[in-house]
Amino acid sequence: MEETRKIIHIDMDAFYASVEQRDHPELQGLPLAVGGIGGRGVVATASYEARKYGVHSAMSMREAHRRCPILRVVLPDFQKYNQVSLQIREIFGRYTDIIEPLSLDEAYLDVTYARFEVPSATILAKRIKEDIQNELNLIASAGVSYNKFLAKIASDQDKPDGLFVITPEQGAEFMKTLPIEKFFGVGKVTAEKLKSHNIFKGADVLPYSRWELQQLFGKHGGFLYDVVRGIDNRLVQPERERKSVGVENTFSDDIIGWDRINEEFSLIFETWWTRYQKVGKKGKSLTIKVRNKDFETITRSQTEKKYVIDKQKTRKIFVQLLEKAIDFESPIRLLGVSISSLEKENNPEFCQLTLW
Ligand code: DCP
Ligand code: MG
Repeated sequence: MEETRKIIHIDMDAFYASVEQRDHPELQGLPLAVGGIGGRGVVATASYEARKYGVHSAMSMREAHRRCPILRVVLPDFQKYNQVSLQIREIFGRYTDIIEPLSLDEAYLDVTYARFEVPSATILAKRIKEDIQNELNLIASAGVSYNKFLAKIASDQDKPDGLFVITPEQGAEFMKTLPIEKFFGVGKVTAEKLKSHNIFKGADVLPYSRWELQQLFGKHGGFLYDVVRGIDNRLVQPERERKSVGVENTFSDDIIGWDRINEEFSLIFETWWTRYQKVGKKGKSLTIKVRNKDFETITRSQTEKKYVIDKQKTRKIFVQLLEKAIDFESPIRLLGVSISSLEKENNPEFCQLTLW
């Protein structure tokens, strides 16, 4: 029998905001947003004090001030967050070589064979949290489970300062009550579609066969079939240098016409933009991918001279590429956007650019 794996997912609490509160003691305990100031400013993240007022990531700063008039605001310092991120990774490296960073503030660790004998992955997760707190004066939440999907869900269960464990015996049962919005990898588009089939939580997916889910959701269908049963065999992939950030969607029914395509494009673009910001690496090449009803795949790319940081400008470029790629009168079955030519982590410019 295959040995059960031990996976830990670590995610820092209110990452940018916690770093700023740590370095500016006068901001501790106060509602704080890190993000852009000015007309088009957006909240990158909010301290837990600010979240009580309903302030959260991706909200306009204007709205954040409306919800919380006493809100303090700090501009982001990406270079610092990148440095802290490397310090966190150094701590992970004391326990295992198999580390897969997902963004600046989160990573999967496979500790099945950790560096030294430890009684349990839970105790290891606790030690990692303690190291982060003692040495960096920051709080992390940890999820412990036997696969990536459940470990990531677990780290979000008990935030902030969480340590949540899902054992192999509990996995399938846990998934039954989990709302689909909490499924990692299920974006807004898929969530809406699931709801239109009266699927709101894990248990609602169980009656569907793998084949039915594949018909409805393309290649994600098979993944969905497995995860609602607590199964996810994806490996933790160490030191994978990210080459691109992309989001795409396969439609159950082909879509046609500018309005319909634009509507789907907007959903995909918003999901992609959030993911791009979270990855924390800027890129230069924008690509649009379209598959038509004959399964022909068309891509159109444009490479910018400078790193892409302006949301509206980026959106405009994608729309122009889309106009080049398709004739709006013919049906399409897949639409995707991505960015590549990402900056390297050792690039001195890395993370110094402001997103706003
Ligand atoms: N981030 C961003 N824009 C977003 C989402 C996140 O710039 N739309 C940045 C700021 C966050 C960091 O990425 O501090 C990590 O993202 P998380 O989703 O992990 O959010 P936090 O760590 O801030 O909060 P928590 O994990 O406690 O919910
Ligand atoms: Mg976080």
